[in-house]
Amino acid sequence: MLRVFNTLGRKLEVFEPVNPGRVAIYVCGPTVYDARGANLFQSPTGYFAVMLDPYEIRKDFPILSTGVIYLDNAATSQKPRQVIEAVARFYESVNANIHRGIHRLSREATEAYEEAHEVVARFINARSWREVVFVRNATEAINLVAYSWALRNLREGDEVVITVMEHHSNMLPWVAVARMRGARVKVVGLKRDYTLDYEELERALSERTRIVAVTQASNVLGTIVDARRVARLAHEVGAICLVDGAQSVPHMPVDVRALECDFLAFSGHKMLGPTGIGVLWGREELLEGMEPFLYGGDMIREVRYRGGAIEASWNELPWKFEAGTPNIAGGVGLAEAVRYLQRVGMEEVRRHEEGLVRYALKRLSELEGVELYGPPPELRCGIVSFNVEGLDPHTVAALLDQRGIAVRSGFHCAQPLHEYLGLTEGTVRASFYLYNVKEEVDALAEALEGIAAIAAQAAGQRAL
Ligand code: C6P
Repeated sequence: MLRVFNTLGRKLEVFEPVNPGRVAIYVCGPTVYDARGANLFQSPTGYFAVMLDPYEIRKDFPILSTGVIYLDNAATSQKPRQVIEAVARFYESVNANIHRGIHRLSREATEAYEEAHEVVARFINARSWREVVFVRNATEAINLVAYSWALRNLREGDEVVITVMEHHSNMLPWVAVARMRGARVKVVGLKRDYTLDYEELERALSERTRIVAVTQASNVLGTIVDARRVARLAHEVGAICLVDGAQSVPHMPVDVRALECDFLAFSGHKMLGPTGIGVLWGREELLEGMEPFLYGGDMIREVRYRGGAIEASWNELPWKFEAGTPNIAGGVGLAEAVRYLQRVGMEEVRRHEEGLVRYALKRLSELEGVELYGPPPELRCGIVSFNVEGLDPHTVAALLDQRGIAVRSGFHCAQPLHEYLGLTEGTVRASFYLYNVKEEVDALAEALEGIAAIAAQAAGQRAL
């Protein structure tokens, strides 16, 4: 899956292919170790670098062998065999409810589910797995904070600050709770290069700001936001900061301590994991101080019936926020997805996607009749949105689909952003992941060239 390169000056020389699907490897200066600490290779002259080999990675994804050119990864990613098998294994040999039985299967299921929280906590460098709450998806994570924190803390005249790039999931929960409390939602715009306007953000903040909710990567433009800068600005005015990591956590290293934010929301299904499992990370003291979002089984310490009244106290973190039987197999699958990403290395995932985006922007910008939106590759994640002159986005997506290429079209659940940019019909979006290869970008460019030519021809005929 990975290749280890011996870096001799600038020249990268392939040293030995290794497969961390079976052997975890660690590169430490001029030495490569396996998981048990055994010395695998010693570089006589240079240092080692580990590089992602997408052609090897593709072999782990059964759906890719059907021939589809899958460029809709921002909507959901494909799943590797390792994740599919981990979920199947759980149902075949471990399945039981958690925290509810003293029999062996229940103990094993509980252990697997709790371990999944630990795996995720390490992945995002959380201080403790108590800070990792499993939910259904990023949407539920953000709603949890909106209802359990904002609804109880917002007062009339308070302000919530968001950006115009937000997905509806990081917009509408704030609009809803602000309306209930007589608070106001302020929306910060972009600069001409599609990056966040940090000066406008600073001007929008005041002592009335209670929460700043911002995406770390736009699902339309790919714009990467300096979330630490936003968190620091929020803290300066005494507000808290929620980061929507739905498009960042799957694609780049994300460290909640380095980000200095208060909450981080993301979805498992966009990062090789199953659908129906997502994460809310929150600072422990904030989570401790919050009331539950949903009420029911497992989120209680005890429920008493005394003097004709029911009294309840809440379970410890994270269970206080995981009411009812959770998606246990989903948690196990997510942990396996995280392990897979860790074996590849998030730095490598980011580097690979940046390379693909750079190449895609070059190829697509050479096409006549194709208009591209978004910042330069170093400032964007693996997303390229565009339009073809004379055709609406859904027609372009349908024509690409006829050629075996899966992209998304329309507003991508970010209609206000499209309105702000004057893109009344939306955009077509190609989004990449660790298994996409240059040849797929070539196929997209060639298909678009044909589609743009047909559109131009039709426009010419109409003009006659
Ligand atoms: N964006 C897309 O095609 P859920 O649906 O809860 O897993 O994720 C919501 C969400 C929140 N924030 C951002 C930045 C997102 O991109 C998404 C999901 C998908 O763009 C599906 S609408």
